[in-house]
Amino acid sequence: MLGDLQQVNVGNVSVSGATTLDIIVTTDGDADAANNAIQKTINLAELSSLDLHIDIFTDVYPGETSWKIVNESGTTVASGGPYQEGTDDQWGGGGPDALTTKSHTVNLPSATECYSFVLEDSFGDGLQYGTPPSGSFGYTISDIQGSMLVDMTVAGAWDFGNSTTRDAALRTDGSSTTTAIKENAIDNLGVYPNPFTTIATVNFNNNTGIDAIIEVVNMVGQVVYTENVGRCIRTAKCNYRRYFFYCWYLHDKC
Ligand SMILES: [Ca+2]
Repeated sequence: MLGDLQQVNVGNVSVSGATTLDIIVTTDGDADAANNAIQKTINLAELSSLDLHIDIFTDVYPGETSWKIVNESGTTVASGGPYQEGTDDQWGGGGPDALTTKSHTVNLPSATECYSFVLEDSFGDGLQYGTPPSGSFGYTISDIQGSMLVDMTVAGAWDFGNSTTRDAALRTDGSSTTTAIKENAIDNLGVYPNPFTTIATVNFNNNTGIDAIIEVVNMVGQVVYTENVGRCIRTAKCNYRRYFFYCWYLHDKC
């Protein structure tokens, strides 16, 4: 009968990539067989490493903006904002977080999981005021190697109301635990003198956007010196005495 609805459990369908599903309904006494089939393409969410880099592009009212990453069970695993309000007007306009890029590093749980990204606005008018430096409001999600996973930026006003959700924004497979620094993210690495007897100086540029750590390991594998050299310092020097035989390791902290 026209208008009847019935929910049908078709079980689980395994997909390993973009998959087209054909759904066909057959009934006794069907008067029109032409409308019995629909087709739907299912895409896999982007596979991500566990470490993410998130950029939020704010408007004039950053105190209204917040975000969260939600797993399949609806549990929030990471969140950010609201950002600092300004004093330009009675609604908290302006201030240091207005019309800028707020960057975050997120470490997801080590699990096979699918995540959605929720962007929220407490005033209910989205992101639409002022002119952002990049020309767009919204957000991007990249993995720590710099590969773009999600680009949800909108040129000009983006009035999404109270919230906008990107379902299945990304997934993890439980093994993508790499925190490797992307190629050439640290460059101009130099140690001098080499070998040294009393003091060595390490120079490098940290382009990773995340904290880096220097470790000095002696010939029996003991870490004899550790220094967090941060993410903002582009050139750092590290001095260490006494160890003639050594190895230097430079890796990210997150
Ligand atoms: Ca707003």
